[in-house]
Amino acid sequence: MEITLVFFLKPDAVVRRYAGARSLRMLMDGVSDLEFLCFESIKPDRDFLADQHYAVHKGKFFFDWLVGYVASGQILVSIIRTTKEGVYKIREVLGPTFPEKAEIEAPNTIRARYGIMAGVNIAHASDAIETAKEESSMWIPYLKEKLGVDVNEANPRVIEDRIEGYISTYIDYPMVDPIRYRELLRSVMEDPSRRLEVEAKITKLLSLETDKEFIMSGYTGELAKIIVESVLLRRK
Ligand code: 3AN
Repeated sequence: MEITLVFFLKPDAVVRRYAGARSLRMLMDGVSDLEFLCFESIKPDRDFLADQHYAVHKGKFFFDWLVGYVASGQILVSIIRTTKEGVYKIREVLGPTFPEKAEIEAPNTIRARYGIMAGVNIAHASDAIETAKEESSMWIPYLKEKLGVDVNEANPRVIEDRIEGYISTYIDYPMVDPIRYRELLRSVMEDPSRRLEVEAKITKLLSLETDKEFIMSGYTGELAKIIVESVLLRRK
């Protein structure tokens, strides 16, 4: 156990309750040698994402969209201690970056099964030993400053129990098959004039798999726009 890495459920996984819970289940069942040093809900600051976590992507065409997406809502962050092999095993269980590609290339992965499409891919995990070190050194002080959480004082057994509690709270929620989202998104890629109609339909699908709080606050509508934007970015 020598590496600490960053894993988080992105806003789409927090809203889509079952998808988030199942993703955590697949991670915990699919990789041995994981020690969870925190499991925290946070709405990350845009500046932190832009200047630190996603700084490597600055200048890419999806950068502003990406920062806006991850900063738009709550995410659930874990710092995980594992072995070098564990870093790669987590990425294997997570799957390729784009869910629609993962569906074909690696169908039994988290992103293939639960991710939506394009950049809306349910979870983040540090992708190599070096990135794991870099990302941990950004997130550990950030979580301390923002939430007062000190990973050095963590009791992994207690944190694992909290994650199990989260999973059992949401594992019986309904899930909309991601294929429904992907079909709608393909239709808007073919015909961008359908944008408003597709946003409305996606808002409806999200509302079927989430809690009232996200519907009443209007966040399902906001997330639907972000999801549609993600596939239209490719056309610009
Ligand atoms: P990964 O998350 O698999 O490590 P990265 O590091 O290449 O992938 O990209 C970071 C994030 O940026 C992805 N998780 C995804 O949300 C977003 N992203 C990457 N490429 C694109 C793209 N072409 N269009 C939209 N979003 C993208």
